[in-house]
Amino acid sequence: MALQATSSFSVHREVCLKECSLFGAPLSSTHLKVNFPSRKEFNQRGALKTQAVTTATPAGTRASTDGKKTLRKGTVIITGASSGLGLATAKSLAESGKWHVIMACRDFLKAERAAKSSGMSKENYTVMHLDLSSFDSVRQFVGNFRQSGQPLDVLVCNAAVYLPTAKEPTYTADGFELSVGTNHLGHFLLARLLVDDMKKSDYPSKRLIIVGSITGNTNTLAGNVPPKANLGDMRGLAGGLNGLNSSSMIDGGDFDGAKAYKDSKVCNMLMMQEFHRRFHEETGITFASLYPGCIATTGLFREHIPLFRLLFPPFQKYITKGYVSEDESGKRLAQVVSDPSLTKSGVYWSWNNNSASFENQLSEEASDVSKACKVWEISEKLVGLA
Ligand code: LMG
Ligand code: NDP
Ligand code: PMR
Repeated sequence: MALQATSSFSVHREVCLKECSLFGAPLSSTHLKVNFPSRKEFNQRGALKTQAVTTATPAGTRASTDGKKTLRKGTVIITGASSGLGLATAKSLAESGKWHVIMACRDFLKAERAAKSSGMSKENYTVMHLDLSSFDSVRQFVGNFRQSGQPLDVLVCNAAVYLPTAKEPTYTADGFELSVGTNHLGHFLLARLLVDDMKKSDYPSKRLIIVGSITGNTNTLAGNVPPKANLGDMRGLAGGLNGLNSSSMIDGGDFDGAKAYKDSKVCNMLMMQEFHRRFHEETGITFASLYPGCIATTGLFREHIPLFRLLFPPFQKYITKGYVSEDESGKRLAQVVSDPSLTKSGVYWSWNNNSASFENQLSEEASDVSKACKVWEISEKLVGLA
């Protein structure tokens, strides 16, 4: 097992070294160490579950009273489950009876109310506090989750902010531009930490899902509406996105809230693929991203001008036909969490109008291996993991 992991690592390290050296970026080797649970973590959680071949019940299952083996209830963490896509997904999974949903939200009361009013029953969910715009909060969340003693089977990185009308950048608690800091860096730290917990789960289909978007993909019409996503040479990201001695934008340009959001979605999609390359073989975890459709009515557009919020839903419904309801989008994401046929790793899922899923093509930038590697390396430094 350990040998297998080491060899898959060294293969990826070679690829990454080659790719990253294209940028002349200094390659840190620390990621070679941190992917294994530390002794401290190991002791905190108790012994790792061993999956002996001789056990009567296969991993992740339990025998029911009639002797049939059923899958145990899975535990899924969904960030930003207090509204929109996250809430609809939480509801869909909770209603299936197969999942306990951890709603990881920055506004505890709002999340509790949302869960109640959408009819979720208490035994199917837990609200836990998580503010992705603070690394301290992310680390605290991970600590709290570990203390709860639950296994982690699926993580859904869903939360996001979109600030299309902001004239000036705003910042996270750690001083990074808010959209990329929350949507990408907060999730990057969360996922990097929790992947260790997922490794320990005995659930048969473990998944790490990161919500992407069509608007970050310039191989589509929607991705060509200005301002377009573009990470450039990432000088702003490397400089810390602080707006002081570096730009607040990844590419080093002037602040543009809509572009910052789209850039953050490119990072999300690159991160999913980089996770796949670094961890899939070793852990068996499925890494996936998706475009759930245009959910034109969610809180994502709360900062947009009222005229936009009025016209956007009918525009998407009747003109682009890209519109999807919150309910339907929740079912789509729930499928990526739980459907036995969607286990392929490294994939970006989309749906056609009949709600049939298909593996979609990412833009050139959003599938660029060297950019993915560089985003990973820089992000590790920014979140304090390297
Ligand atoms: C920017 O403006 C803002 O400046 C920025 O702050 C931020 O908000 C950003 O993306 C968010 O947008 C975008 C601006 C650019 O778009 C608009 O302002 C249009 C608003 C649209 C809102 C919907 C209302 C539409 C009304 C239509 C009628 C609706 C009727 C239904 C009922 C309501 C009645 C109105 O817009 C432009 O600059 C216009 C040009 C956009 C062209 C984009 C297409 C480019 C295509 C290029 C093709 C390239 C080929 C790609 C290959 C594809 C291969 C498949
Ligand atoms: P919503 O605004 O309804 O949901 C976003 C969620 O993220 C909210 O629960 C919000 O919490 C939470 N959130 C924001 N900031 C933080 C933070 N700092 N810490 C923790 N949680 C936070 O938007 P959507 O449901 O539309 O968006 C969900 C995902 O779907 C996003 O990743 C978005 O990029 C993606 N997406 C959306 C599309 C659409 O058309 N709507 C299309 C393609 C992708 P709170 O309730 O407290 O504000
Ligand atoms: Mg777009 C052709 C199809 C299409 C689709 C599927 C979307 C999705 N959009 C399309 C086309 C267009 N949009 C066209 C032709 C225009 C110019 C009129 C247009 C405009 C537009 C604006 C101003 N669209 C937008 C905005 C936003 O502010 C939204 C955005 O970029 O948020 C980042 C948006 C979106 N369009 C979409 C989707 C899914 C979004 C928002 C959600 C997201 O990416 O998360």
